[in-house]
Amino acid sequence: MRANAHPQNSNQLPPALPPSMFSYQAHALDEVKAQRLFAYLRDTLPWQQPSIQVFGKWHAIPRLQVYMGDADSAYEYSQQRFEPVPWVPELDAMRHRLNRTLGCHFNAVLINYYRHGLDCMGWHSDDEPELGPEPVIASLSLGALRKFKLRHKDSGEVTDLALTNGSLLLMKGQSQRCYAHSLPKQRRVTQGRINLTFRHIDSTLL
Ligand SMILES: O=C(O)CCC(=O)C(=O)O
Ligand SMILES: [Mn+2]
Repeated sequence: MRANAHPQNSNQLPPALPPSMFSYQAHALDEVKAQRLFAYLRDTLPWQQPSIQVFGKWHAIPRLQVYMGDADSAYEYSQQRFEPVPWVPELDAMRHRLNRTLGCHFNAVLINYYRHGLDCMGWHSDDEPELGPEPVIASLSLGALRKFKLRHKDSGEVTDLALTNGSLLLMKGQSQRCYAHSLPKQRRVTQGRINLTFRHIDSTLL
């Protein structure tokens, strides 16, 4: 796999991705601010590496993560319950800004830190019941350029995006029902990347 996939530098997504489900802002944060936020989060957040069960065996996830949100935004996946840590002011301000500009109700953010190209995330959809039937997910990328894959569940067609430092990918509507996504290993990538997925969690649906 090429480490230097084409950076997704324009707001125009590949035509295979329907605008009713995906939109993209290449420069939601300017590059200097994004790099500064990356270093701040990397150096200050209480990173964890939980284990999850896959086909009956326990594995430490191949990345670090922090789940942050309002007190009532507990989240479950892979049969584990994640209680949120309280907001840090920078990210609380950011979710309020996103809520205002997008008309969303984000109350939590899952933060993943890929320390280098061997950290990754397997194929999945963000379709846990507590996200509701048509979740809006705002995915902000900071740091190293990484390839993000989307696979249409019916046709099997795979679309690659190379998510740039400071970019914001929105997934909405039927996106999680129709597509799976993943962040593959890229062994030649040596720099770290942090991804923030802002979500609205309705814990009463747990
Ligand atoms: O790192 C990414 O871009 C994707 C993260 C993701 O899919 C998730 O947190 O559910
Ligand atoms: Mn996801």
